[in-house]
Amino acid sequence: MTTCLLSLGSNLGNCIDTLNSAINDIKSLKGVEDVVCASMYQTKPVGYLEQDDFINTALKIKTSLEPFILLDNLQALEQKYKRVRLFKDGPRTLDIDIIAYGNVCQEDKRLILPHPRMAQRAFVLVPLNEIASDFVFASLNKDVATLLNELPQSELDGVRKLNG
Ligand code: PH2
Ligand code: MG
Ligand code: MG
Repeated sequence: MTTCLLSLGSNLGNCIDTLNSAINDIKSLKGVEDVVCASMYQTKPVGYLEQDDFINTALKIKTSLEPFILLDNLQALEQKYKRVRLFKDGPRTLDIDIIAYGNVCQEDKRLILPHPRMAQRAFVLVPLNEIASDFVFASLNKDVATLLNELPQSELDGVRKLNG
């Protein structure tokens, strides 16, 4: 079993319901165990700004699925919740990104590990820090808490924890 970090986001429709439902789907995937969930956060859009705030959360899982098989499963889930045509970095019903898969480093077109932009993204690191602060990204020789500490305050300002 390999420890794997996932980032989940939604900014279309009932985001919290979608994320909770997707988390249950992930828990019931064959080959996925020990799912630990972070809180939900309301986050300002990063990149394409003309869209609604996102709800983001993060998961730590243990999996026996190989990286591409895990990706296939997660992308199938994204399709299950997709209700409108999406466009690049525009609104999305459900986005699930693999942030890290153990200490695997790869640059495949379909799946770069660890995620190439996670170290700049408060909406990824803040939820992850709740559940995996000491997870070390081997390629950077830094853990989640350290990367979060290195983010400028302006990035953190866009991320607000939801109650409950
Ligand atoms: N996802 C993106 C682009 N921008 N911004 C926030 N706050 N949260 C996201 O999940 C997000 C984003 C593309 O995957
Ligand atoms: Mg994404
Ligand atoms: Mg994605």
